[in-house]
Amino acid sequence: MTKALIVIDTQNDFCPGGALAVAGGDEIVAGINLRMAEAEAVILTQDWHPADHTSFASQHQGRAPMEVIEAPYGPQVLWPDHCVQGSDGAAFHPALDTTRADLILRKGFRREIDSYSAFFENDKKTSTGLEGYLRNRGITALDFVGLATDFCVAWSALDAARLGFEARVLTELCRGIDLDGSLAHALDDMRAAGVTVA
Ligand code: VGL
Ligand code: ZN
Repeated sequence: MTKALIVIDTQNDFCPGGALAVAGGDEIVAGINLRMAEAEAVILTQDWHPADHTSFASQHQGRAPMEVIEAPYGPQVLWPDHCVQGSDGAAFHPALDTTRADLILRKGFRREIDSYSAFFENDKKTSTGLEGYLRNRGITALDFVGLATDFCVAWSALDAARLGFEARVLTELCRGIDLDGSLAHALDDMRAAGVTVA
């Protein structure tokens, strides 16, 4: 059994001072570096949006960040502009040791659809290609760390479990946004889906 460490969206915009800062987002970086050093396989994901991405409140007249709209693929939280392709905010946290990464997977690059999960865009159908990559490498077990617990980490872990991977979330190396109880909700959903919440 080969196991991979999947480091979700540990980028400047999700850390204090960033456009969509997650409280304590920077506190997990040193611990993630230690984990990466020991891991059999390491995959980093990077939220990577065009400047006019549909998930940005700025693209919707009269809407404010954190409001929810109905998108063609389901409810969509409107976010502040974040992780714009090539920007400083989209870069990995400067202390994250990216040298250990076997693969850097970018997601959310299509203007018209958001992509929280590392496996599927938010329509839950359009593949990012990660499943095929993992299967071709014989990777069957996944440990998730990174940002944010209740969005990209949870959606990735839920998809992993649904696809039949052994999925575990290391919560000490994650931090959450917690929008209207979304953190507790995500932890419940993950446990119910058979994800190990450690
Ligand atoms: C994320 C909101 C918007 C995340 C990404 O990485 O959890 N959250 N884009
Ligand atoms: Zn995003």
